[in-house]
Amino acid sequence: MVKVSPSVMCVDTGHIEDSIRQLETAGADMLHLDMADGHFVPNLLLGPDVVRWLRPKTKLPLDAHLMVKNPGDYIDLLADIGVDYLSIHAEACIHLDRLLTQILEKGVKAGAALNPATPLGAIEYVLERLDFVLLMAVNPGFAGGKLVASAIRKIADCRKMLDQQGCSEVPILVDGNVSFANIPKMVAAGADILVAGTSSWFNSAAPLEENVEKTKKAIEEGLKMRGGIENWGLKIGD
Ligand code: S6P
Ligand code: MG
Repeated sequence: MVKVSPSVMCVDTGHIEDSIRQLETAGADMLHLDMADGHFVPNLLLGPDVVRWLRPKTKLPLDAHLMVKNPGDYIDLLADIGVDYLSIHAEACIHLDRLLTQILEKGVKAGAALNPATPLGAIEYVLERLDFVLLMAVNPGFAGGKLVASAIRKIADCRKMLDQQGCSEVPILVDGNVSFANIPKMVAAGADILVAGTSSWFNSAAPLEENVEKTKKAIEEGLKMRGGIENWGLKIGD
């Protein structure tokens, strides 16, 4: 089963509560919360007060993606607010193992997030600490980014690494330009959770219901293509 985590930074900010109800009705599996401090990425996004406001308004799991320079400063705060999934960027952590352990000790699902250019080796020795991996398929900080050329290859390589290391159950969350055209390849390569943004659920060309249906079809297409990805002959630029 492939899950969908719609991105709250893409909702109509004037009507957040109504938008959340619509996402629940549409079948969201969780809510993706992008939090940025203007240092790790050149943008300011959702702060802890918004998450605190949102927590009692939905039963959906909250999937917080920390794009900040000092993620360790916010782990306890966000865990106490009640997020369910918390991903921190490996690039921002001097002591990644320590911070992942801190997340786990707070009873929150721990994820390591990787920018497109960061090698998978950055998480090779923290696999024991991971409940999920977040792979950025665009350079982070903004909605509406374009898929980086190596993104599909990286998902496939990550799935292979997890399977080979006995971590088949660790899901890969893919974030950025998860479009109707890209979803089949992402899912076929091994994506388990998809962040839905302006490329799919919030595509302004059609209403939410239609976008949700198109997303489901694209996921089914990807699931049919799963397995045998090694025979795709993925190379640079695919
Ligand atoms: C921003 C953030 C993402 C965006 C998502 C939006 O970097 O981490 O979660 O919300 O990329 O989706 P889209 O379809 O506009 O790229
Ligand atoms: Mg994100």
